[in-house]
Amino acid sequence: MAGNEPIFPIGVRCVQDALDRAGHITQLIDFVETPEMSSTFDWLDDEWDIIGFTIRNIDPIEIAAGTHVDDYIRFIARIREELAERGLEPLLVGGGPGFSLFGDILVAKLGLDVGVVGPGENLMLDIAKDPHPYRGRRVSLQGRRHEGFLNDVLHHPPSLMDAYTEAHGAMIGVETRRKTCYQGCVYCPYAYIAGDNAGDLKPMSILAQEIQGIYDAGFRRIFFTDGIFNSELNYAKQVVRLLHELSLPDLKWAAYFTPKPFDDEFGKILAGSGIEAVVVSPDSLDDAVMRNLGKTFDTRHVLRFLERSQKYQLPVRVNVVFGGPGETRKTISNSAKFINDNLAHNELVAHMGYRILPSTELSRQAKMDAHELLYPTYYPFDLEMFNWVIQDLDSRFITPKFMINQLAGRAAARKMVKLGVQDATHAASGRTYLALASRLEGNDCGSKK
Ligand code: B12
Ligand code: SF4
Repeated sequence: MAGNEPIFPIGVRCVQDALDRAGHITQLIDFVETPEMSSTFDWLDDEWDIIGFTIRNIDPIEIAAGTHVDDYIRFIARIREELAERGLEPLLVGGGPGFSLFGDILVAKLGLDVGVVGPGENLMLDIAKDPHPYRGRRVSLQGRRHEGFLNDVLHHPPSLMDAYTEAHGAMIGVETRRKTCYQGCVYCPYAYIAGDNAGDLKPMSILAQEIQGIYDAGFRRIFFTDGIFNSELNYAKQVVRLLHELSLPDLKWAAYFTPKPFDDEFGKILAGSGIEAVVVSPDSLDDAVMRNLGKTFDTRHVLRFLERSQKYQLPVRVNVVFGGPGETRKTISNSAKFINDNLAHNELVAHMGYRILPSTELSRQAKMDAHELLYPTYYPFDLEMFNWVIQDLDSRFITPKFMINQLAGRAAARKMVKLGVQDATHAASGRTYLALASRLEGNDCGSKK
């Protein structure tokens, strides 16, 4: 993905670890570790019972950046051809966070036997034990809670870790919890992806061994993969205290945080813990839009969070996505004023447009199902927004990179298909917004005019 560092494949490693512990023979093929294996298919000769594909991202969510779906379709079609030439018929299984959003559709489009939505360990164990009942099922099944999350220390193979420590900013994801987020942001599919995960919190002793293991392998940057790291403040404090206790020189870490709950004690222990960025996502800094987005905090909480961060000298990143439900000329200038008054130039990460994902409140508002959303489809917003943001933000935020992104976003948005979907929150004002969809092959959104 242009502009993105590859992400260490912790999801599929969890699945592989569970299979290995149950005595299966597995091989993880990672195209960062062995790029040549994406075009040479000798690894198919081994007559595998099952081949699983992990799909992390469906698209980059950036309005200018297209989709990966067509690449996945092409790649897996090629794998099926190669298998047919060899007269082999392993069971083909799909999984991963991006995959989970469109499970049934991707099973059909990719020609897989079965898909797994959410946590993959237990279902993959069932499938591996007896693959036959799953052949040709052509559905996605819901993954289940995996108890091993609480007991098994996840250590990754050295060769895989080497591939990522050497080439890609040496960042690795670490899971601390399997818990659905308690907030209900209207664009967020996390609860759906995570499934029924029983709220498991990884014990500190296990977490300590995992962190020590990846540190010894040479990683110096960790991203805790929780939807919100501090949604349960006491547990988050335990994790930060653990980092202090481990006292690993030069270890940096980041995570997604919420401005509330966030108290003084937390600010204090975060300081000196190696925190690289306290990332918060108010997404708008206008209270009405924040409410429409389903945020359970408002600008006062963000302000208090920023004051605390300043007090303890914590590096912050504030994510804003312009173009949410109810966004107008006025709400953009409110957000811009908050940003201009309170953020330094390197503290803002701004994006344009909400990619509507299935099983979210936005998809229900827009009355679009997963078929219509497979290719990037954005919540209705006024294209003038690109200009308003540039007009309203202080010049310190208008970096060359920001300008390039804005121009690319505007150009991409203009080329997209326009859908006659009303912004429900503005129906009363009589203002009609336009939804945007890409024109890529197989997208039938255009028919909804
Ligand atoms: C943490 C995170 C990040 C971190 C990652 C840090 C790191 N080094 O790991 C950062 C901030 C860097 C990041 C970046 C991005 N992310 Co992100 N990220 C997440 C998040 C919150 C958690 C992912 C995770 O690691 N979970 C923990 C692991 C263990 O779980 P898992 O991968 O889901 O694996 C389980 C199952 O999926 C399944 N499984 C996995 N593989 C397989 C394979 C088989 C065969 C089977 C059966 C099962 C299976 O079993 C696993 C164990 O239970 C998810 C949202 C979510 N709640 O899932 C978004 C998410 C994956 N990200 C997403 C996106 C889009 C991005 C970005 C493109 C954003 C951007 N524009 O920059 C970039 C892309 C980066 C890249 N190069 O790929 C989207 C993907 C959806 C989509 N539209 O495609 C998600 C779903 C969030 C969303 N907005 O909806 N991300
Ligand atoms: S706070 Fe984050 S993880 Fe929770 S619903 Fe909102 S966007 Fe999703």
